Amino acid sequence: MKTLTLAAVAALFPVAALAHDGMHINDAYARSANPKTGAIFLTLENHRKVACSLQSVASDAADRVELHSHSEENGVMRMGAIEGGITVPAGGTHQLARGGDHVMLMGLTRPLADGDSIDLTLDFGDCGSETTTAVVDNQREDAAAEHGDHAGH
Ligand SMILES: [Cu+2]
Repeated sequence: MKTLTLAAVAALFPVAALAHDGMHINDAYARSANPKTGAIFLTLENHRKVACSLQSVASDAADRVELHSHSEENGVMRMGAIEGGITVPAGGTHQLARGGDHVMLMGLTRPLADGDSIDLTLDFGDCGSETTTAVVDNQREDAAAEHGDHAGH
């Protein structure tokens, strides 16, 4: 996704590109490799004329919901909380994907099985908040799957 131009992204999502103004949250899904934690992946699409920053996410599915990123240091993948939110430029997109940024659910209030839905409220600060629903799909294939399963987490 990083190598795609904005024009290429618009071509991939022609319907969304024509839809209403504001922040679009597309294709949210969740994975949960154990009864205590899960991770949510989605695409943020900013149709506003200003940059918007995802500050935090709330959900009743977990005691704590954090924004995390993965980064590689000396060949080792590390995961940690994102400081200062995730900024999406005006007219831009940002993908939360396995091996990269994700929403982390810590201390699940119920075990998550395939097909369960998780209600999320995303706080974009001055840009307001948006709600979406992520569906649990542990079978979903992903290009970066080898880094994002949270097995030791
Ligand atoms: Cu995480």
